[in-house]
Amino acid sequence: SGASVDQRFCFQEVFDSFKLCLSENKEVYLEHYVDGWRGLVKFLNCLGSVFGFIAKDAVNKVQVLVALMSGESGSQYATIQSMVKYELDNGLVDVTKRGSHPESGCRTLLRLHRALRWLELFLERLRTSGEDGKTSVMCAEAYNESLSQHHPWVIRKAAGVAFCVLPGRPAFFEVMNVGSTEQVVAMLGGALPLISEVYNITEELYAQHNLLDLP
Ligand code: 1PX
Repeated sequence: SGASVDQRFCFQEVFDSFKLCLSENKEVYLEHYVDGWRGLVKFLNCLGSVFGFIAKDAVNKVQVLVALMSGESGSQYATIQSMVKYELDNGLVDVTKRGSHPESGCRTLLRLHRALRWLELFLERLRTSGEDGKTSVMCAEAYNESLSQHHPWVIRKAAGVAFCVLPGRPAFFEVMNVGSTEQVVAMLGGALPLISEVYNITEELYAQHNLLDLP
């Protein structure tokens, strides 16, 4: 049916969104950043309900950003750079502990930004893995090297359980819906430098403004 066709995920969409993210002067468009995350959530939903709690959190974060982008001050949320400037200039960020601005764009995006590092590490492993590579191991290693440092024990535990039921590499590539294994590997080779560039630009911006530990 039409509905099931719409649901069909294609990883190319995610790649395209992250490609559109970068402006000529290396600013990051929030709209495309959020679109990239929407695509990733679609993919996660194809993997089954065990990943529901992860998808739900990502969707919440996306919704917070969409509300800001479409709100009164929406024009200030065109890029990550303009968002940071606007929120800091106007005292809209809780810097040391959560207070009157528990859902600032800056702190919300930081959570997705940290998860983007996980994605980068995971996709790089996926790209270079052999036919019998275990996605669950690749996923857990990438997580332990990145996002896990920001999560309490109970989340790390739940994530560990979810990783165990990830499909194997062939089924995983199937869900990515890009084509043959060679095509997936080639696509990842093209996508990773872009994802990494978006990550690095954001990381540097947040470091400059001392925003890397926002509560
Ligand atoms: C072709 C490969 C594509 C794979 C796509 C998978 C997309 C994964 C999307 C993961 C998004 C995770 C966002 C997590 C943000 C976060 O860290 N939130 C925590 C902190 O938020 P707070 O507002 O409380 O400060 C929050 O506590 C998180 C709860 C949910 C658990 C997060 C576990 C993350 C595991 C990441 C790996 C996903 C595994 C996907 C398997 C492919």
